[in-house]
Amino acid sequence: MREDITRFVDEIAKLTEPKNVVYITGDEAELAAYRRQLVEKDVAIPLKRKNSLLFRSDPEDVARTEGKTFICSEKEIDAGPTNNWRDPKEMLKHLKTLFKGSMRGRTLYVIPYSMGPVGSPLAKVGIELTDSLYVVINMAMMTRIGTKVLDALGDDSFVPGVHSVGCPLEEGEREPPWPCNPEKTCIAHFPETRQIWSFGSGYGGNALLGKKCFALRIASAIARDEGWLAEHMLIMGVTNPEGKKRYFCASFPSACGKTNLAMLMPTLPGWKVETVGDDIAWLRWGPDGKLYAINPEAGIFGVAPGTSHVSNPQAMDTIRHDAVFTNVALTDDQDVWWEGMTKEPPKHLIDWRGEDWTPNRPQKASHPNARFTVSAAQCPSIDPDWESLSGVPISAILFGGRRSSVTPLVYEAFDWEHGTFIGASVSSEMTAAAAGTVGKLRHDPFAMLPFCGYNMGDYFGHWLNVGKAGKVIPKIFAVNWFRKNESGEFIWPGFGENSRVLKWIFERCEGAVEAQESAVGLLPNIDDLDSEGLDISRETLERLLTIDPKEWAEEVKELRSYFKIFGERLPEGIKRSLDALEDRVSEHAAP
Ligand code: GTP
Ligand code: SPV
Ligand code: MN
Repeated sequence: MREDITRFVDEIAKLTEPKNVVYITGDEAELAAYRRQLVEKDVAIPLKRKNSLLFRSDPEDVARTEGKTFICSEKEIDAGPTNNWRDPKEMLKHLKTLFKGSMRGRTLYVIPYSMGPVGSPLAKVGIELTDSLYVVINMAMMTRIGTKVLDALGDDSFVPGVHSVGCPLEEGEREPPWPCNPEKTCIAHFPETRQIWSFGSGYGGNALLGKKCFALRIASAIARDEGWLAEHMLIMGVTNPEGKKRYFCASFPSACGKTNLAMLMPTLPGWKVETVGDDIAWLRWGPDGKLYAINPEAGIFGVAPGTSHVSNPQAMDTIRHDAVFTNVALTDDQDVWWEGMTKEPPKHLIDWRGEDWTPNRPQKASHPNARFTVSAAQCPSIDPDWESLSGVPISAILFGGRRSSVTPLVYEAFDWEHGTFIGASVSSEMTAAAAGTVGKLRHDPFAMLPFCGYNMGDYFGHWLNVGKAGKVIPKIFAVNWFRKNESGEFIWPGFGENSRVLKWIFERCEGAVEAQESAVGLLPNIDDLDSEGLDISRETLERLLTIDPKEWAEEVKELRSYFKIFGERLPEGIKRSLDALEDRVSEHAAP
């Protein structure tokens, strides 16, 4: 074992005082023993699905807590106006008090993990120290873990991460079903020294440190320094009926459709979608001047509610076995259920809080941010090149959000600079993926609002710069599956029908179809959006594909006021695009 690793482990063990320290090897027998242990301790409920477990979290620990997530750069301005900043020295002092003795009575697990295929030149290694077995078994699916990672590390650096649920156990005290410490939750990132400390929460991105903490917040800072991009994006392969394949990335905020799009079953005959990643992409220019993407993750931590054999059959097939479920409902025959899985709910369930549930109950049976964890390799639509060491070449990048109005179904950016502006301009109605007010519209640039490890203004600038370095520049598109009518119903069917939009994007990449210039970008001609076999009126299609200059004049005003928060860090390219948009919108609005 490398001396700096044992020193790190010893130092944290001295601080947190666990009863023992265990190095995770990643061996399947070892992980199976942990799963058994979790069941024996009544922490997990075994399911009738093979090797699958159900966990119920504490009701105070159900989603990422953005208000308790901090970026601790030396200077406040380097965290920027969209992050919670803390002075690194003060934060470290605070963390030392929080973690003092926090693992008493527990085991400290050492998880070496690789973000990206082991041995890929694009992969990076982290070491998470945690006192949560739930984290161990989830990290084993979400990342590549264990001895093989240490073997491949060589002399390279690693990102240290320390995680504690903040619930020391006294002698003879029984393990609570979901240990956590919500009052003291604190998720701290040190982008300059590349460290992560997470205290008090056992849930998702708060605790599985490879995901948002490393692969986005720390990696975005590394990527800025090294000239690449760490993004909240799915990666998908799209093959047309002639057999030509292109790869797309798509950036949507949390719970806005990445997993669903990445696993989409096209309704259009002859089209095929394959999955490379469903949440995070690391992108950089290849030697041939094309943009290449790898999925740094190895698993899927997917939103359960709304997932069904109709909406996402590939996900349903992926989770048939060897899956972990958190905060879903339990059926009388030891299986899982959630809202939207079937039209009719079962007659009786145990809900996510562990209480009896019948359909007349007003409460939801599963939590809106209930999740499944599963190895991506189990996904039937997994792309043959999903673990390619050099990544897959990207033809198009899609930006989207949940907008019940204003934003059309799809449009194309004029160029990279305009595309960067589109990414920076994303707003989206909030979801249950993070603590906050569901449905409230907020700016979420590049779907990175909670995940950018440095000043978001500098991040816009980095995007503009990256675009100058490539030879084959991907096209950039905006999409919105979430337009609603006056009665609050979605007017676009979404899910598999989104293949119609993918087809138009594909054809634009091929240069096979024209687009019409509008104030906001290049829109499809209505007849070019394949609506064959779709039960949708011409009027609705027009509504989905036209721009209302009055709404957009408001949008521009709102954006101008929003971008002010970046002050001097707002790059010229964004200002230029905003001015140009304003001019075009007022021209179109003129009588
Ligand atoms: P994170 O894992 O939080 O990053 O979420 P995600 O972006 O992967 O979102 P996901 O695909 O899990 O979808 C979230 C919710 O949006 C689910 O309840 C889906 O059923 C719903 N959803 C996904 N795609 C569509 C769509 O095309 N139309 C509509 N109406 N809903 C969708
Ligand atoms: C998200 O919120 O964007 C997720 C879930 O993908 S979590 O891992 O909790 O961040
Ligand atoms: Mn996500």
